[in-house]
Amino acid sequence: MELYFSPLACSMATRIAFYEAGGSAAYLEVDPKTKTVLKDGSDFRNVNPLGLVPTLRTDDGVVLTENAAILQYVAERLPQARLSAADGLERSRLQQWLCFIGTELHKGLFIPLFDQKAPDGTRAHTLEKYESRLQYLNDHLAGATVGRELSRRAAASNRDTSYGPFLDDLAREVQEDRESLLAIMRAFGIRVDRLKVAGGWGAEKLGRLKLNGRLRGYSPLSRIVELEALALGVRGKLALWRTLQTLEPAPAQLASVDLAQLAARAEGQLTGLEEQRLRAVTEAFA
Ligand SMILES: N[C@@H](CCC(=O)N[C@@H](CS)C(=O)NCC(=O)O)C(=O)O
Repeated sequence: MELYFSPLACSMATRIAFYEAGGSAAYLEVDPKTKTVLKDGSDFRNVNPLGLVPTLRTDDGVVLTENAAILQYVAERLPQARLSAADGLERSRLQQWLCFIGTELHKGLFIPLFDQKAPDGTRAHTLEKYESRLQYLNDHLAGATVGRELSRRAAASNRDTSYGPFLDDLAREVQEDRESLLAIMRAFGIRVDRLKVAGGWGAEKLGRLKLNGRLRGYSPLSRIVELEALALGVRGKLALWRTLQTLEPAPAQLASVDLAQLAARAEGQLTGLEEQRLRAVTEAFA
């Protein structure tokens, strides 16, 4: 398989899917301005007349375009990675999100918003028209609030155990990451939706009721559940940093944000959480 891509463009999603699934393809870089395939100097428009990445050439030589179609093709080719639900409502939900990202966010919002040659007034008009879509970032912030509460609680519950130092560091980092997210939202002029943030905080409090069916009790199983929940949150955070890294051209608002460092830190947090989780599992079931 051959994947035509441009660095930091939306074709990164397919590269991530390949890496995640442990699959491989020949990655052929396309210069987005000249539409030249760097490897051999050929005209990319001979492959995809629209000149858009991602474009995939299958092992049978069939050319497939459009993020939503290519991502699902990769998921189907590598089923063991379980990137997608096989069928049913979950599969429709995946298509819902792929379409939302491709149309409402990518084409509707980001392209006009970051188009350097767009006429005056385009940015303000686009922001006004698509404000509701930006609630997406607010949802992530709500998730970050849950993460902050959860990491603080896990650190407090484990203060006198060997898990304490790791969880203390994690709680501090999660708080700093949340501040980074807030700074990004401020730079884009996005309002922080108080209600959703409060909802995120409340969700964490309610979550306590579910852990082991009692409110304040703490057991080795609570620790495992918390570590797993924290890993889920960090994964969502990592996805957000990576999404922002793919914006092209990179928005001026992100100029002072070190997204690579934030992503690397999230990866480190995931590694640490997995180490602690395995340790907690061994202890709980010893
Ligand atoms: N509808 C296409 C859009 C793909 C797209 O817009 N790709 C951008 C990179 S993020 C591109 O190739 N732009 C080059 C251009 O517009 O000439 C999809 O979802 O795959």
